[in-house]
Amino acid sequence: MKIAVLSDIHGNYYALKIVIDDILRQNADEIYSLGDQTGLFPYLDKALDLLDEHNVICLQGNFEDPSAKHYGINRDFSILPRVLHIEREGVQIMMGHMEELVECPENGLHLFGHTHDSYFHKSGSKYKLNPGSVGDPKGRVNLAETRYAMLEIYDGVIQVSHRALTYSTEQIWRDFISTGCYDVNPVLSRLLMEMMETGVSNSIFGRFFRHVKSMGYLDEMPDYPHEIWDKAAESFAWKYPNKFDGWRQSN
Ligand SMILES: [Mn+2]
Repeated sequence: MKIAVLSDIHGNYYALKIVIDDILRQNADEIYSLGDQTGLFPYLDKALDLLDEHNVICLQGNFEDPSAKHYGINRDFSILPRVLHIEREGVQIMMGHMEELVECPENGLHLFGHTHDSYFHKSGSKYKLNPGSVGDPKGRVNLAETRYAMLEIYDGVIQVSHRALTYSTEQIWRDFISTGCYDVNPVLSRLLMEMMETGVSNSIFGRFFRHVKSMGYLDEMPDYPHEIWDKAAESFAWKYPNKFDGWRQSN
């Protein structure tokens, strides 16, 4: 049987859409998402609807922690399982968002995400698979690239193919403007643009957070008042130009 394994979508509907299309072409029997479905892109609601529509079984990631804030989304993420144990074609499969959440049985298959890094290897008698990230994969070659894994299990034999697909980011930035996301927080929007267009992955948020801390402001990132976001953005070492203004004019 064929099982599609996704993780760390982070609200990237644009990437998820082409992943789902790819999965449909390959006739997967089941689809799992290993957590962090939510995130910061426009149309998070559409991404979550798409997962529902295709009966994707979703785990709870750290972004779905009950204390996390999801503006404008009326869903209870605390009902999602944190870990799941299934058996398919004689193989015990354990899954959780982070590697340390579950102990995998001997000869079993351990599925996890969180690091955005894709790999598959055997460790002792256990197989470990991280499908990488749909929304923001680490080490991407093409900057607008999405990744997931297709797992095939027949008679206890496991085969994995890592899938990498590319897409255009233009619509994302246009939607930041048309949905009002850019106006709500232009600095956060710009951080996401730099993350996507340079492939630095989520490390840019840590860099920005440390920058704000160095300015003497110690609260958690989502709680910065507007003036802190703006002040930090002025002195932040940006590595990608702010193209939103250009998109805004041509919108
Ligand atoms: Mn995570």
